[in-house]
Amino acid sequence: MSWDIDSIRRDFPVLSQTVRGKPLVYFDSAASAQKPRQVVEAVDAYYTTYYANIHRGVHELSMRATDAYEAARKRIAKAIHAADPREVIFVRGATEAINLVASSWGRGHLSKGDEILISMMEHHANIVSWQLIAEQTGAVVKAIPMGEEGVLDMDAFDRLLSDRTKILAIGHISNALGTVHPVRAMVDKAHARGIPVLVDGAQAVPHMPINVQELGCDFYVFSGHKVFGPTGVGVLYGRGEVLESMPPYQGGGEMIRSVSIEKTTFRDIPERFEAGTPHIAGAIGLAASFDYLEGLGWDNIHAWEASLLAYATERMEEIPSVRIMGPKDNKASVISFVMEDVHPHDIATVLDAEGIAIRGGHHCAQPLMRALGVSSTARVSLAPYNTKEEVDTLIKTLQKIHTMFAE
Ligand code: C6P
Repeated sequence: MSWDIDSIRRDFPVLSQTVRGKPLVYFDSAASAQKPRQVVEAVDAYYTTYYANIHRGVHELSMRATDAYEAARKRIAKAIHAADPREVIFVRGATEAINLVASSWGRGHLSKGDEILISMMEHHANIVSWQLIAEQTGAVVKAIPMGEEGVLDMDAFDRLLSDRTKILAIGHISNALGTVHPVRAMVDKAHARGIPVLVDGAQAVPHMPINVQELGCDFYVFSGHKVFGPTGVGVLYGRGEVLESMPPYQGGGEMIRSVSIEKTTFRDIPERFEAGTPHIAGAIGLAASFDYLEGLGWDNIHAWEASLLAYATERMEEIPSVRIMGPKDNKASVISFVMEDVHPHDIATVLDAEGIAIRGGHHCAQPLMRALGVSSTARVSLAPYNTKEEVDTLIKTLQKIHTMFAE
């Protein structure tokens, strides 16, 4: 495979620094990925050479900015294989995208006794947004339980799907464990009963090519900052006819056709859902991040991350007090673990003193933590810029922690 790790690492200037006197080892990409200079340069070019607001001006800079923003929409539609760029709505991130659907779709479709089906393994964004609309409409949130550790109970899923189910909202990949859920099969089963499906792809988009038409889902959401793009921008993909049937989420400039004090009429998608000045630089940067990832090649990314994951897992299993949570197979680049007699925050703190960044906590997945019987875990998450040498550095410090606390 054509993979020049030194050259890839040079694309990420932030990586070549010392932290606490040690070379930085960044293993927290599931929380937020570092940015390649190609993304930074695309944002920089907008701010330094054609900065203006979009859609409003007839002047040159505004037209250039509008073209770049709409080109970004097209670029992202192509990356996720949306049938039409109008199906790509720019939002603040996965959280806002789910809230948009829960609020706008939910208000029109949910009433007392209806069921919203999620899973025990969701990120809070895909739980709380639904609880809020359930409270307003009288609907009920039900959750697919975990079967084996870290894997959804598909028999229970079959049992939970019923005539009362009005929407299925499911993660593509668990942020806390890396489990890849069988979303295609779940979409088919839901659709067989006429139930629409939202897929939370926040942890999938950085690791695999997404084809929303093949998945068949009605909504797909993700955040730019986890895909090597800017913070504050993300995408709600929605099937055109579903989005067109939904009322606005927020009111304001750019989403209207005409306004009088008595009545307002709204524009079509995507503008109907993009009230106010959007994150123009964010959209431009996000398009550049897909250029970057596709330039590396998805097969190459997968091969590199899979070999790092296998190596790190094998080395971590050598440490007696380490217990890796979740499935062994069919998982993305996340290793969630606990160590006997050591709190995950202490693991993260000791690693930080060695310049190694990981996340320790409940990962905004408290129902999942409860189902696993822990309050938190330590989480190592891998990205294309990580190396085996960095894994070795991690292992050395984990061994030290084992000796310090657990022996
Ligand atoms: N997970 C993590 O460390 P926002 O905050 O809107 O960009 O993304 C929310 C979100 C939604 N769904 C999933 C599956 C996620 O993983 C996240 C963010 C981060 O795991 C921060 S808690």
